[in-house]
Parts: sequence; C-alpha cells; structure tokens
Amino acid sequence: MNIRCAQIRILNSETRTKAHFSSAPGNGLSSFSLQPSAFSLSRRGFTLIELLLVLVILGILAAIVVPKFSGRTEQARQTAAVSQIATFGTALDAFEVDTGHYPRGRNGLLELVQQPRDAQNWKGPYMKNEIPNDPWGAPYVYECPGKNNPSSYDLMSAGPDGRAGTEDDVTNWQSRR
Ligand SMILES: [Ca+2]
Repeated sequence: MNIRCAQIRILNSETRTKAHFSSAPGNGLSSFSLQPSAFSLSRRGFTLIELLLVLVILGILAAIVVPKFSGRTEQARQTAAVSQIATFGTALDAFEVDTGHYPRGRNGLLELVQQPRDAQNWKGPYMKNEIPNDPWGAPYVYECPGKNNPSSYDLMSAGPDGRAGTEDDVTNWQSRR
C-alpha cells in the first residue's frame, strides 16, 4: 500500500503527454514513464489520413484543371500567332510604302530590322524588337511573292505540330480546306 501515483499532464501546442510517476516507500522512485496519451495517438493518425486525403484531392484537381489550363494555353498561343502575323503585316505594309515593294525572298522578315543594301528610302527598323519566333519556338515562314498571295507575300506559322501544310497552321491567307 501507500503506493503513490501522480499523474502530470503536460499540455503543449502539438501533443498531450501523460507522465506517470510511481513510487513505493523505501524504494524511492521505481518507475517513470513518459508516453503519449491515446488522444495524442489518434490525433496523429487522423492527421496522416487528412494529409493523404488532401493529396488525393489535389491529384483529382490537377487531373481536372491541368488539361483545361493547357487547352487554354494552346488557344492563347494560337491567338498570339494570329496577332503576331497581323503585327508583321503592319510592318511589312510600312516597308512597302517606303520602298515600293515587300521584302523579297524567304529571309525577307529580317529586312524589317536590317536595312537591305539595295533598298531605297528604307526608314526602318519597322519592328520594335528582333524578329520573334512563333509561340511554339519555330521561325515564321515568309515568302515573297507568295504562292497564296501572288501580289504580296505569304506569312505563316507551322502551328503546334511544327509542320507546314497541316490543319493547325496559322497563315495570312484563308485556308482552302
Ligand atoms: Ca502545322
């Protein structure tokens, strides 16, 4: 008898811990244990389940949102290509007004920013920056005189697939397909 048992609850922000002191007279302190309470254990398990649930939910959201987002990104690239071709058109028209003709050949776009030797009245550069690639990283394809626009020029981006002559091309002429 006279075994004294003291329970001290130590509460902190993360866990609840019970410290058990057991002692018998004459024997001094015979045992001491520090163990997480049942509440603490169940709380940790629940936290792990919560974490897994959050990961699962994030995975589901990613599966739903990412394809939509990438679809919009592709649409934004198409729009950017159309806009860029229109910007080239304005610059090429200004070039034509000044020099009397559109830049010739396949590298004609360069003449918008670098004065060609034979150009009279070239008042460029007609583009603010260097000649950009299309939104998919490929050079725009320029040809003058154009096969589709014989009186001016053909200008196109090969589109997402990078191949000219396919349905996803972005061109300055109406597709006949
Ligand atoms: Ca293409």
